Amino acid sequence: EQQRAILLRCASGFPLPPGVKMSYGTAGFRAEGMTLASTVFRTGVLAALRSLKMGSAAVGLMITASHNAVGDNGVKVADPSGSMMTQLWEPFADALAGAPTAEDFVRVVFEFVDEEKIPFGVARPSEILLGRDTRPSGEALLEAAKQGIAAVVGAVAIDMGILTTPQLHWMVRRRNEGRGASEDEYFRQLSDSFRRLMDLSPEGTLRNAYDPSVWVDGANGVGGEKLGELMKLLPAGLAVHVRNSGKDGEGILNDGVGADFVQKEKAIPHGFSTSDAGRRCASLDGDADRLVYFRITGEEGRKIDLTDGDKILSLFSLFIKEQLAKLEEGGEPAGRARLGAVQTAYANGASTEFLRRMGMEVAFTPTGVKHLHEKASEYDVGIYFEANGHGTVLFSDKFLRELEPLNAELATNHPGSESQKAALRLWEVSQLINQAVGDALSGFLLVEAILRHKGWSIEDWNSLYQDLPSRQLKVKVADRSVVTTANAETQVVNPPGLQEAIDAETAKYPNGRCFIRPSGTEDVVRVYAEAATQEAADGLARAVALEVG
Ligand code: 16G
Ligand code: ZN
Repeated sequence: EQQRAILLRCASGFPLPPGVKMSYGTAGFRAEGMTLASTVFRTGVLAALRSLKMGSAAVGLMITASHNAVGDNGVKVADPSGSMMTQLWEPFADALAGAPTAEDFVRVVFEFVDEEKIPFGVARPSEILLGRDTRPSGEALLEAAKQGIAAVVGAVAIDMGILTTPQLHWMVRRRNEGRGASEDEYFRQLSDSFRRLMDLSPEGTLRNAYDPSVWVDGANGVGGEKLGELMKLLPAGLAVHVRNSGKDGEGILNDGVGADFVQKEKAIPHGFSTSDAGRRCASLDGDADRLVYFRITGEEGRKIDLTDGDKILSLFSLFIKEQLAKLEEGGEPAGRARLGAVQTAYANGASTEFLRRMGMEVAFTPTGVKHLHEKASEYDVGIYFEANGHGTVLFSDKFLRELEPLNAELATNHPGSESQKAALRLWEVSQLINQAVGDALSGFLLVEAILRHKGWSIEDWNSLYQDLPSRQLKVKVADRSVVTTANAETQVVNPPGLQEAIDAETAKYPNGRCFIRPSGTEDVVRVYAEAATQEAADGLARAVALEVG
């Protein structure tokens, strides 16, 4: 009863603005920053309840709108494992955020608490780790989150400061493993495992086209600044030049910069020019959970060669498969690990073909990190990436246990056999790459380590396969929820007849492939088309967009 009174009093201080309809969506709540205070307060309550439900394990609450405009903001919850909050709670999140009055809100809370048997008043405090990106509205929203958490008896907020989204997820995971979860430890773990991977590069590689200099577009967000800190710990042998780091005067967050811009527009971000032609460049998004590479070509009429999430997936798959093969040659059981790649329908068809030709198992899920992550965790080694650059590599506990004895043996038996070195490399990859969620900083270091290992230039990497020409369009509709899909978003279920129309258009184009889906973050329906030529891909996308709108 006391809890009810506290919640009601606190919630009254954060009324829902009229006309606002929030949905937890693909990656949490997102809206114009100033309209979000009520939603963030309520998400604070949600996070506290989630922790109570999970035996007071630490959970995370991140305030960010990723690659969206600087005026936008958003909020999402990380589960104790460090991954996205379970989808089972999303309807509750929507109900909380949508409750018109403080009284309604408190009623929704208590109904759910009863239903889920959430224990109030347990002895152990529930910890909610808070993070935010560099958006100006972040500070006030963080305060709203703290008040939401404070309104739940037994919950405490721990402010971890300005962070990348993956840093916060990493911290939540580590905290629940009972290990150090500070930012220093994050940087140390990444830089140490990277250094050891570099030390494990073969002495004389067949090729030696790797250039240690790389230029990074930080999207004028939190990633550039964090990369700057990480660089202080990196060994010589990698020269990172950060641009769009978000310092005063460098430009606006996500405005003509960042991974989303580079990948969608296939254009040169601000801060870069044709005088950078030929250089290996990388781009992070606003909260540093996406990474793409690009090379400015300097060729007439062509701006950049994009090296997207699909190519990162292909590079990681190739390297890990090679190391597993060495283990297998050495007769190690770990070499027979089940390795899988996970993609979405946005993956370029040429990447899927490349992976399958390499002998990889490839699975498809709907868009959104939570879907890919869940699928990838079914493998001994599961690699997932969205074309937009979000992804990581997940290692099962069973697989890591199989590697451990090999590592111990190597330590006492330097320099070790090829299979022992392969085991050590895979171990270091598992330490470097974020196990909670896709992380542009750790992904960046893994790409660099592999390119160096192989002695490859960005062109070598890019020529693993040639992308099929593709086109993305968005169609504004009155209500995007009338479109529903199945089979990892490749088939339209509703409205009836639409899939037949898409099939009929697609059949007109050689190598044509096309799908539509309602966006989870914007009020639009997205169209993706692929075909043998750019003109054909454009034509197919346009024709299908007309069917939709
Ligand atoms: C969010 C998702 C991303 C997805 C994108 C699709 C997370 C952390 N992020 O950014 O995975 O690709 O939404 O946006 O899940 P859309 O639904 O508007 O196309
Ligand atoms: Zn992001």
